[in-house]
Amino acid sequence: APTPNSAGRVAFPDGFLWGTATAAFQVEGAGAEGGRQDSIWDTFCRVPGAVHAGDDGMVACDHYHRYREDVALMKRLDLGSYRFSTSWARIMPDGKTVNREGLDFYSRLVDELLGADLLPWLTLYHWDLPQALEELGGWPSRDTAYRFAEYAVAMHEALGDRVGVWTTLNEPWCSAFLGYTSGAHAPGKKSPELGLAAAHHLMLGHGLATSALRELDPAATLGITLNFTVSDPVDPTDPADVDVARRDDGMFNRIFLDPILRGAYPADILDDVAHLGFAEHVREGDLQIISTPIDVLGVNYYNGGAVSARPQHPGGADPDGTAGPDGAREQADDAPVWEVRSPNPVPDGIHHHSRGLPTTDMGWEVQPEGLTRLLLRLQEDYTGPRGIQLFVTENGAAYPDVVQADGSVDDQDRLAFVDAHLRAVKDAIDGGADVRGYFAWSLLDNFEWALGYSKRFGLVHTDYETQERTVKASGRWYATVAAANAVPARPGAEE
Ligand code: GBH
Repeated sequence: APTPNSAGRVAFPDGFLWGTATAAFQVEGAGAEGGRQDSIWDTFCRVPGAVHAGDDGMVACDHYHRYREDVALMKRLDLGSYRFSTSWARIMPDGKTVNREGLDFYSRLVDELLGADLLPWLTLYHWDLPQALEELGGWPSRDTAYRFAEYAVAMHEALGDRVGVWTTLNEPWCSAFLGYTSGAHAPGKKSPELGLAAAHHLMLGHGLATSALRELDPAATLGITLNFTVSDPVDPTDPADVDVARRDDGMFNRIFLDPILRGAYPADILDDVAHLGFAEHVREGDLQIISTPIDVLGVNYYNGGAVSARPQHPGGADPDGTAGPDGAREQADDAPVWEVRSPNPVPDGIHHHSRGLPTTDMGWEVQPEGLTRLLLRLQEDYTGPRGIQLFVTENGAAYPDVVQADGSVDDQDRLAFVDAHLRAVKDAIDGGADVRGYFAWSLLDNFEWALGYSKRFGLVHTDYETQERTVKASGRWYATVAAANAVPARPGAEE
């Protein structure tokens, strides 16, 4: 439906923060330099068939060596902030001993950002657990949460005076359920029980780190980034579909939102997972730690979904309900639906239906209005009453780049995607959501996890042979948005 923001020029509130995001393993490379040792992703990349074309993170975008050039690029794009993650395996290669050389890299990066007037927005964990800690049990083990808090403190001791915003985890849903339940991500485990144990210990690690950082630095800006879906029942009048949407929303969104922001796991979800031993991991006092107050909530949004208790009607756009999964192309046709779609520890009877919306190169439906609804819901039900600011910490799209003879990339599809989602953010702001910034995913084409280098999300093209960076049309357009603090009118629209 057209909204006031759907075509004309759209101005954002003063001070709105414009940035781009990356993650350490996806861009840094230098896998065996500076004392770094394996993370679970290095190990996973060596498993035959686990990652597209056997790609790995040893070189990636060589950001470890080219960070100065990349910061200069962000400066040229008029951006205000860089959201990056730090590699735990660089800082504590053996899982416990601090490696000075690792800290020094991030210290240089932060200084470079500050010199270019870019706010350093630091994420402590974007999926690259030191392999040494996986060998001690990984996230399903409670100890990992305590190790994570120690790592957070070591980072803060080194960078606390210079880093503006600290977020603990990126998308614990992925770490828990792609890593330990579907096995599509490192460490490749396939168990509903392990995924749930990991989910609780990720929450505990978030809480322990947040309370430790708060004690060290009461004025710090602290938070977490979660990935969200918007679950719509295919038939809102069918109680079975409504219940499936409740479960999908519960295991994707509320299982993390509620402990952090309301101090309790959702009762319906506790019921649903009771037979999987979830409650046994939750000890007295844990929820108090997990609900340590935060200042910002990072929102990663790519798409929502239509879910049903019934498989999609034959003749629908997606008859078997398996289109567009994370890494599905790699999976056998007869894999259970829950293994190839969003994994859920209680997968029974959750069917994702295609709505026939356009899809990106990931097969994900393009659904900007879902972002408006999501932000308004977060504001009303979770963050607003607690005075927590919302930031979109990731949003973006993979499309295959066509590199012209002159080296340019005219990615109108990616540009239109970001444009539509920024308009959706403004719709949410107009509706009362306290959204303070937006980070495009991603600055550069990079290592797209199980899909290796085959999917490109960058506003800047990466040539993996030469490491040459070329700003795409979407990147040039985004720079004008950041400079004007406004999205320009769509071509042909009224001003
Ligand atoms: C983010 O994860 C990551 O933080 C980032 O590192 C990554 O590069 C980026 O996104 C792009 O993938 O049910 O089949 O429609 C996003 C992970 C994406 C997981 C959407 C759930 C649902 C797909 N989420 N996905 S589907």
